Amino acid sequence: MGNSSNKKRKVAQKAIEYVKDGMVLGLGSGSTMYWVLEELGQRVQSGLNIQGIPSSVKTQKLAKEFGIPLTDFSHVQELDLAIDGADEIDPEFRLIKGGGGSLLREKIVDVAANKFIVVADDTKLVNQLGSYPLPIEVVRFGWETTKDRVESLGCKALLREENGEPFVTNNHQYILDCHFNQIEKPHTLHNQLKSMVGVIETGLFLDMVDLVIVGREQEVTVLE
Ligand code: ABF
Repeated sequence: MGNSSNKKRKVAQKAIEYVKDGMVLGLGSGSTMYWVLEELGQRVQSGLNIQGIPSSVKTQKLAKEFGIPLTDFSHVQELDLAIDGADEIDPEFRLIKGGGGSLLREKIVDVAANKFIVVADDTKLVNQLGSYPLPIEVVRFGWETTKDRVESLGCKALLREENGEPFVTNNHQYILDCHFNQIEKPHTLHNQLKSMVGVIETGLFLDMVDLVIVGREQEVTVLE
């Protein structure tokens, strides 16, 4: 196993300590979450009784493969715990998410949880958000005009592509990756973006995180 996968597995094992019998879990997306799902699957095979709501089609598939029972928001309104990855984490636990393109479902799931744990390796810790391009989900129709409005805030916004075609989210919409370089005021930026017609959701996850579990070279640390 590579060094990076090893870190992620250790983080996943730590995160699982917060999962208790009977919980309904929000299941995030991404490569660290892969290991969380794998660990959870093993615990389920050993008798742990949980249910999960996946935050992406990919996570849904993986959860099924690992034998994790799934539910949805027509059956549960509130989640006990959500576990999810991140692309950047600042000292105030503000996040950039959406590198995998699932930010909208992730936010719906993460915000519905009583407790939200972020799992990441130490490369995700930053002093200021913005080096990682901020993903925002936008409506396909007229995305070109939405992009112009978004760029008026001082970034270069690139339509995400996959195999030479526009990347399409699980919600059948597009992603703009917004290169701000430095985000001085995340709340202000989030509110400005959300007030623009055509913008569905931003990858800024603010005032949501309870705990960050960080994988380092030698150890796993829990930041509260
Ligand atoms: C998801 O996975 C995304 O919001 C984020 O882009 C990505 C980061 O996770 P990882 O580095 O674990 O693949 O949670």
